[in-house]
Amino acid sequence: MTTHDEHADAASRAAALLSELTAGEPRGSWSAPGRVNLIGEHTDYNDGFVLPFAIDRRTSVVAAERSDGMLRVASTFADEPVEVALADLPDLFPGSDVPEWAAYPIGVAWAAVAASGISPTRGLDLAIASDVPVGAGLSSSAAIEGATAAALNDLWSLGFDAVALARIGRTAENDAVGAPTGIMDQMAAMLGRTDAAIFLDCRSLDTDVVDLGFAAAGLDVLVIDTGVKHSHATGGYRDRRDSCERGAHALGVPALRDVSVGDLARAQRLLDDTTFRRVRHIVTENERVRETVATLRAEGPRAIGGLLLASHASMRDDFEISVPELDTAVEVAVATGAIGARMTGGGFGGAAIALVEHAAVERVGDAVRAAFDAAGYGAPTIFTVAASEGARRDT
Ligand code: GAF
Repeated sequence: MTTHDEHADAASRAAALLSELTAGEPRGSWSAPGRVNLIGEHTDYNDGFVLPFAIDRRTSVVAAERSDGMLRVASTFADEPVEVALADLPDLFPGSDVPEWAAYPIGVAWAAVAASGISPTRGLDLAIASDVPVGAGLSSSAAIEGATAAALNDLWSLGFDAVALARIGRTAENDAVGAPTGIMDQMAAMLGRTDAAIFLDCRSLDTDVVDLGFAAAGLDVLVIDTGVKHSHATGGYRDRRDSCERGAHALGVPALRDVSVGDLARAQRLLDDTTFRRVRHIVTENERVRETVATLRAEGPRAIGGLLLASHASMRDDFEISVPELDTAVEVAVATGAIGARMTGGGFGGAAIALVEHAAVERVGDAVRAAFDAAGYGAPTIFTVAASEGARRDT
């Protein structure tokens, strides 16, 4: 749309955008964070375990009411607002031709209407701005979904709890956007806690808050965004999900959550090599998540480096979702002193995380930048993140 102060936070930019859109009085401002997954990758849609934390980069939604029954969404990352009639919402997805970015917030409205059975009539303007980098594997999508879901929950008096709102976000992602993801990102965006990760059982959706203690231990989490863009609506992500479903079917279990490390020898006899390695990643990754939780609680964050590295190796070699830029980021970070490192998120691009001594942050970042330059890769974007609060109403 028009120019915005790029240095203002997401809430101010969303408020500025809303005032360009309408003279209507803002009814409030809501926000939700992106996430880093500390460990547990591709385990969510296998009914398994994950350990994400919400980060201190957020997406904000500022809303004003309209009287004409239209839902209009505008965003600082799109040229034009997108408008749909609320009366048309129930039949809008799947198969809508709204632009992909708008399918996130409008998809949340669609899923919220379906889940609640209400028929809102007044209309809304929603202005969206974000500090979560897009395509970096930090779930900018769940941040939009979480902020929109929190806003609609209040504006339409839906009375949903955080887990119900996470489910609405996932429905939007799966059925409106068309990305066959699990529920990890939406749960992290809704339930995140300062200085803590969320240990989530993706079958029961039971959660446990796990203190991270990074700052107290003098550690920072470095995000190394490779700049290699990925999309979960296409290609590799869907293919991995299909492999997991095939593996579970061949092994006669409802989901790979039901396969233990002790079952792997039998799995190797029954499955082709590729499917076996996909299964082995999921089975061992579930173990690593549980071990990471136990290790954090018993010994603290300095003891989890080996688990992070083993997770990365499993994604690189068995699940085959890493890319050379992510491998370089991990290898160089560890070679220059990181306690542990791994790619985070769905893979095929995006970001790696490194757990680094506060005093070594510059050194590790410089070494990764130099290695990318030497390899002829595009320059990475490197920044630290802190574990933060989930979705909330800000004003
Ligand atoms: C993406 C998906 F959205 C999540 O559901 C999860 O599967 C993740 O990739 C991989 O762990 O972020």
